[in-house]
Amino acid sequence: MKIAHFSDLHYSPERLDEADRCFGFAIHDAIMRGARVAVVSGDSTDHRLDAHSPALVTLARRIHRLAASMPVIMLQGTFSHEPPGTLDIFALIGSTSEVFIASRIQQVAFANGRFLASAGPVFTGGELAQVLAMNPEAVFTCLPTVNKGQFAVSVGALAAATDLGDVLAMYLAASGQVNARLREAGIATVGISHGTVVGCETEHGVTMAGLDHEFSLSALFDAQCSAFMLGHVHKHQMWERGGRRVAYAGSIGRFHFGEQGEKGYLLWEVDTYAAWAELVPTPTRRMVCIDFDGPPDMERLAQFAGEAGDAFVRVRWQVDEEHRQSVDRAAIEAMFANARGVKIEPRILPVVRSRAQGISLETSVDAKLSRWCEVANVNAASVLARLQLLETGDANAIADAVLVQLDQAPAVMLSTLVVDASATEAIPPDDFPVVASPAPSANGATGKALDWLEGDLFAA
Ligand SMILES: [Mn+2]
Repeated sequence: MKIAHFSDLHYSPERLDEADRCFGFAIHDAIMRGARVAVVSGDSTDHRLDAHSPALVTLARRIHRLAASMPVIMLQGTFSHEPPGTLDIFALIGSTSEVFIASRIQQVAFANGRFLASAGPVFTGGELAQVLAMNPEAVFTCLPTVNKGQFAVSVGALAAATDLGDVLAMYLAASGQVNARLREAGIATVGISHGTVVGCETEHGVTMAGLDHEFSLSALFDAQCSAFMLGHVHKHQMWERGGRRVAYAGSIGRFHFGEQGEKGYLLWEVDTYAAWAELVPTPTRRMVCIDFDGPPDMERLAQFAGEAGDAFVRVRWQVDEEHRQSVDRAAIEAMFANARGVKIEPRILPVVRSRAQGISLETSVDAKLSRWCEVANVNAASVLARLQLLETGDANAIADAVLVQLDQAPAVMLSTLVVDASATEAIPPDDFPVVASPAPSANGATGKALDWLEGDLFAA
């Protein structure tokens, strides 16, 4: 049985051109190649669309056209792309064939050109007997994007107090028992889901690994479907076990700069025990990324511009703030005037001026302070002596000593206050940038001598 698997169409005003050129091509191709059923595995739209939006109307027209040739299953994708309920309207635009909307966890038999859905998450014994009697061409196990609450409701007791991933795995295993019986009866089994497989690769070549991923590969294979059709990750990839296959179709078009790999739709051949899939490339736009570590090399850019043709081009460079004017942005834009689009992304590196150069390279506080003294032109010995005192002396004792000395020598310079005699001798009092003492005030000597406590010692 041939099944056309489209995914991540992302219809929206911003992406309409790309999405529709590619989806239009894919639909035409699938019809020409005689696909029996079409599957759209989520993210048909990119975000909430108004009813009068040309993007929604164009998508509806495409689905209607598809349903004129074959039955269609549309699966609920990521809620932010496809707010729940978005797909309901597509159930009304079937044509010669039906458009079935899979927005809850369920199994669906395809028999006599019609879809027959399970009441619960899997076919019950009674339902299964009915299904087998109808000798369906295929049975689909649908696992749309789920939120934990909804999932708990739909699978009931299974869900309570269990991790979503575990519950999904339990559901897949439960559906596996039903699928095994269907297979014994010679029926093709297909899984459809929208989510992340642990360890898969994004379209930017990054391996997905973390805690928020929906299912493991072995959990998917536990569903015992000949084919498992996935959406969500935009890069096409496929896994095989004993002839059964799990695959992402990838997005229908190229929506971002830097996406790796080919885009297309999957034309599956599914039978009772195994499945095969061929990626049929879509006519995606060309996107070229040109990155410079430093300022752009205009000669090389000119060369790229000559070869860019009708591609979408992104140019990135980085330049110090001081030299940002040296890059002629307008000239670069002019170079790519013939490209379909050009996106210019300079990165301006801020100039960081250090207030005390070299200070961060020193490892000890003593050395840092010495370095500061050097830079700030301050006699280091007296300051270091104070540092030592702070490190070794008791705070109260230091303070008392200061006050005693202030009383004894009201106008004396700071450097003589608490440093021992030998150190004091070596330091001329005016080496330390003490705030100049004002003329004696009415407060007397003590008040005047305390001025230094209020001033900003480091203002110099
Ligand atoms: Mn998507």
